[in-house]
Amino acid sequence: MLTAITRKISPNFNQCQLTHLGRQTIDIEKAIHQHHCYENILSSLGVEIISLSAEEGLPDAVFVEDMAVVFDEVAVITRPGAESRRGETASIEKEFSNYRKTIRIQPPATLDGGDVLVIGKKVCIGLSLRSNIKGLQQMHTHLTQYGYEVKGVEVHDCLHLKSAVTRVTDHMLLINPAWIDKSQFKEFDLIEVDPSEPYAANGLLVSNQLIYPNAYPKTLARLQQAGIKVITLDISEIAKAEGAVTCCSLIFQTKQ
Ligand code: CIR
Repeated sequence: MLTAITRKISPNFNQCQLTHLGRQTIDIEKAIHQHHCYENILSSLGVEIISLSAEEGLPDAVFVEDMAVVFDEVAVITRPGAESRRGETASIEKEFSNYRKTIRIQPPATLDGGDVLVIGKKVCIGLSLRSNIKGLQQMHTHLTQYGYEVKGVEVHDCLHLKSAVTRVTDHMLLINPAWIDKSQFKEFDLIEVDPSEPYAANGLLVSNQLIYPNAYPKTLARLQQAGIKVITLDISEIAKAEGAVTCCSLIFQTKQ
């Protein structure tokens, strides 16, 4: 079965890191409600939720995706690029030690889970402001023994690789070609975001259903036209913290 680790929104969410967006006040109550709806959608898809409590001193801790990358064989605990987020890994590592062998990314490497796109045995690592070459090299060292092919991908003008490209079916990627060179993904079918919706490339595929923000109607129409089953939700407050749908959970396979 599938299990997801999530974490409740910090009361200090308004002090989140921001890189490409200007600060807008986040309505905490509304953000908590949106996050709850997100967890409910995952539950409705049969995912068991391990919901960690909020971390008052860690404003960005709801974005658990950045803290680990989980494979069947191992959970890699990251070393986030933003120093303010490094305290978030300890509780995630503790949780994963119940399910997997864990390995840590070591300094001077940095890696955010949002920069790691896994497509079968292919692992793409975004070289962004948050994840560096050393992070890529350590992922390569840890994963080739399990038969994964690890490759670095340049991204620009966005926070993470998965801001620019995510998987929407087993063989199809949703991509913003303004932020990433699409020729790096030649072997996949690609759907491009509508150019007026640059933030629209982040969707979360769970059991053949795509969890997707309702803020991008033009790209949504493209997805539906391609026959993709989409469940939409409002994450407007979470988006003010530069968060999207993949970043609010760590989903992995557990035995029944
Ligand atoms: C940050 O800047 O780290 C947070 N405010 C947003 C992190 C979003 N994470 C993700 O897309 N994987």
